[in-house]
Parts: sequence; structure tokens; C-alpha cells
Amino acid sequence: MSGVLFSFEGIDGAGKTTQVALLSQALEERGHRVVCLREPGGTPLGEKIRGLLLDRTEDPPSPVAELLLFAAARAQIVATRIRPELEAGSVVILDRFTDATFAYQGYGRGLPLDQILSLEGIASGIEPRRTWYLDLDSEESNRRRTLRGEAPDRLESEGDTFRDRVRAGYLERARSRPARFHVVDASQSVASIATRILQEALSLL
Ligand code: Z5A
Repeated sequence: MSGVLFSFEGIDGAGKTTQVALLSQALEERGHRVVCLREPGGTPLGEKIRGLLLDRTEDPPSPVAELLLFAAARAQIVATRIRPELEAGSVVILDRFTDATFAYQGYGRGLPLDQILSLEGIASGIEPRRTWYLDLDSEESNRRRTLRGEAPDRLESEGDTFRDRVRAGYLERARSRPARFHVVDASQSVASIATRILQEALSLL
């Protein structure tokens, strides 16, 4: 595949969506064809699954059902959007990917990590060239979400202890994949984070 896959990870409020937009714009200005996609979502089927996963409900999915719904949405986006775009030579920027499942369902929910890794092979089978993990503590995450003033979705309603486990999961994943993962201090300014990420992206393209 001639394209390049990048991904952004982090707990809610870390600044992923902000940085995806800035990187995309900067690469387009330099003549790259860029496609930005979010997980869960990014396809008609995936967006329906997103609703099942994130909407607050009196009948929430069990942890295993949640894992399988994320995997189903991922299988769809990989087959119908990510692989075709990479084959066409695009730069694909993902707002979350497989590392989120490792961190949220593995560390957050406590599901067996070997099962999560097997499912990764089935649903995805591809790895980003670079993953920027925007590292933020729960306190700042809460502060940013409060400032935004939106009602929390089902996963955002989990408490700080859950968020701290997720963060530990991301840091463990980063330790085990140092060539792909770059840990970025997400408490820095938007501009300084964006500058560093753009430099790294350009060096990889
Ligand atoms: N999930 C999962 O469990 N398993 C999986 O496999 C996958 C996902 C793929 C998806 O939610 C949920 O699904 C997510 C994980 C779970 N749940 N949680 N919690 P989402 O797609 O809606 O993602 P999110 O993480 O909740 O998005 P977010 O809250 O919008 O966060 P963000 O994209 O990282 O942040 P942002 O929107 O760019 O910025 C948040 C605010 O902070 C905003 O007002 C910005 O202006 C501000 N901001 C951004 N950067 C900065 C800096 N550097 N300084 C100060 N303020 C900043």
C-alpha cells in the first residue's frame, strides 16, 4: 500500500480532534491527499454502532459486547475506507484506533489482553506508521470537558479511576511499541504540540 496511516490516541479531552484537524490542514497545504476518520464511526455502519456504544441507555452493552461492537465497527472501516485509501496513496489520519481498545476495554474494563490482541488481528491487521499519544491527567481532562459544557456520553461518564486505568494502558502500550508510539505532553499549548507533530509527520512522508 502506497499511503501512510497515522493515528492519534488519548483519554477524552486530550486534544486529538484538535490535532487531527491541524495536521490534516498542514499536510493538505503541502499537497498531500489527506483523509481523516474517527473511531468508532467513519462509515454508515460504524456511525450506527457508535450510537449503540456511546449513547446513554438503561440497557448498556456488557464489557464483552462492547469489545465486539468496537471490533465490528473497526472491521468495517478498515475494509471499506482505510485499506482503499491507503491503496490509493492517501495519508489517512485516525482519531483513535486499535490502541484505544487495548487501553479502554483491556485496562479500563479489565478484559483479557490476549483476547484483545487476537481480535486486533481479525478486525484490523494493519498498524499505523506513527501514533501520537496525547498524555493528559484526569484532572485536566475533567477541566476541559467541563469548559466544553456538553453532557458526557456513556464512556465519558466513567469516573477518574477508570480514566486513570485507561491512561496506564496507553502508557504500557507505548512502552511496548516505542518505534511507533510517541508520547506527547498534552498539557502544552495547541500550537507547540501541532508544530512537533507536523515535523515528525513530514519526516515520515
Ligand atoms: N473507545 C473505546 O472504548 N474503545 C475503542 O476501541 C475506541 C473508542 C476506538 C469515543 O469518543 C469513545 O469511545 C471514547 C473512547 C471509546 N470515550 N471516552 N471517554 P470520541 O470519539 O467522542 O472521543 P473523545 O476522546 O471523547 O473526544 P473528545 O472528548 O472530543 O476529546 P479530544 O478529541 O481528545 O479533544 P478535543 O475535542 O480536541 O479537545 C477537547 C477540548 O480541549 C476542546 O475544547 C479543545 O479546544 C481543548 N483543547 C485541545 N487541546 C488543548 C490544549 N493543548 N490545551 C488546552 N485546551 C485544549
